[in-house]
Amino acid sequence: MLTIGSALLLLPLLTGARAAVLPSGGYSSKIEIVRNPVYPLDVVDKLEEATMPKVEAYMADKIAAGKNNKCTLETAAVRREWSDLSETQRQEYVAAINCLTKLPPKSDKTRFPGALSRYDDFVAYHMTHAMQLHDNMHLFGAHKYYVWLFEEALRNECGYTGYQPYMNYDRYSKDPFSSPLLNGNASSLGGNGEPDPAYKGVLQPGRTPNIIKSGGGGGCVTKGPFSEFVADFSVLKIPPSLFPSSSIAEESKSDKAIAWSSDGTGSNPRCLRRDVNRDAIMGATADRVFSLLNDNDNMDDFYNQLLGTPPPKNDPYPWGVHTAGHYVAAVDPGGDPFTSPGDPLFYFHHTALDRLWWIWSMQDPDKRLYAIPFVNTNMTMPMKRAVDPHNVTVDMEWLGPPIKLFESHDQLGGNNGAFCYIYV
Ligand SMILES: *[C@@H]1O[C@H](CO)[C@@H](O)[C@H](O)[C@H]1NC(C)=O
Ligand SMILES: *[C@@H]1O[C@H](CO)[C@@H](O)[C@H](O)[C@H]1NC(C)=O
Ligand SMILES: *[C@@H]1O[C@H](CO)[C@@H](O)[C@H](O)[C@H]1NC(C)=O
Ligand SMILES: [Cu+2]
Repeated sequence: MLTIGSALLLLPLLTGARAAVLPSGGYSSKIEIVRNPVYPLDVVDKLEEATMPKVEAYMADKIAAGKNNKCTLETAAVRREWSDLSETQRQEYVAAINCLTKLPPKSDKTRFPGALSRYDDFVAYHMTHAMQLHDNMHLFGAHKYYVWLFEEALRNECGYTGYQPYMNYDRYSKDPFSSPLLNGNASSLGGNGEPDPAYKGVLQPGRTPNIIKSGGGGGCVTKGPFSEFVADFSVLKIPPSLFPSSSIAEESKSDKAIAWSSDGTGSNPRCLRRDVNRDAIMGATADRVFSLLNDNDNMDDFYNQLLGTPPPKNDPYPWGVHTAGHYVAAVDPGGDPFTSPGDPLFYFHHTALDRLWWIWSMQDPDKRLYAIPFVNTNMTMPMKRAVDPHNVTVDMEWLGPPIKLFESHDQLGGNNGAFCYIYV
């Protein structure tokens, strides 16, 4: 799947972006670094760069031990930040998403009559496994595998030649509305939702403030990619009656018009709704992310800070990076913990978390790469405490074959070498 040299072929010179190729000698001579000059490196990008020698050392040891499963830094795919891609590359990504929404589903039609496409197959999985996916064993590894399978589908079934992009939240924290991510032009992920006064925001019980207030959107996306999808996109949805603890403060009028299928697995055609929300993104600025990466020596602390547990005090945006990233623009389905992958932004967020987990792990791979959180703080998602992680399997059912949990930890050689990628 990841062909030799693919990383190097990936990035022809980008119009309007300067190619900063770092001094030769190591990783940097093998993988082309292309950055959008609008966005100077932030503290997290700099930490990522400073981590590359550690990644090289980690790979050298693995290769020496014969455990790299043919993955090398020369052959590794490169996942990039959305704004670092050229407009053409961004449009290619959007086209691949559109393609997935047109391909027939592989999930069980009797179980998910509302899953109308390959895109929906992924929503159907997340929807039915949200609790497991967010327990302490799986938040990192299972999402790594899930995103990778999605990327594989884009590439193998829709001819996409790039890799799954991530979002650097900080780039969008000042002015998300006119950003390359959400400005609604053809090379964005589509625009904001129309103003919907009934949409109040997302409740954050136990935090101060206790709501991520509406940023003024909340209604249907009407501009750019994904504004047209009504019948064949993200149709799965958990009806409010089955999701009583809904974190959406108030369902909007448009929801009331929906004839809910009884359990959310039926077809529930509706528009994609968003609220591009600066207050949410502010919870994941570079300084906060840097603190997450830099101030936590052990996995429990890293995990807790990522999830914002316990809630940070004296912080106007006390959401934790995980929650902040989910609500960059989420309303429906992005704001629903079950069907959130119904908005393609989901993949940008969980890829970003995958990147952060990797940077954190690579500071001390011996201690951190296979660390599993066993936290004491109360969580909304169920926690597993007593299971030996060596014995845990990640089963993606209709999305891909089961793999061992720890195979899903290593992106440079894990899953028998199928995982072989880095972040730039
Ligand atoms: C789309 O937005 C990007 C980022 O703001 C900009 O560089 C580009 O010129 C826009 N493209 C079009 C066709 O408007
Ligand atoms: C966890 O929740 C239980 C009951 O819901 C409560 O009694 C306990 O104090 C909580 N612990 C922490 C650390 O918040
Ligand atoms: C894990 O699996 C090994 C063998 O595969 C077994 O000996 C051990 O008891 C298992 N541990 C748990 C907690 O199930
Ligand atoms: Cu998540």
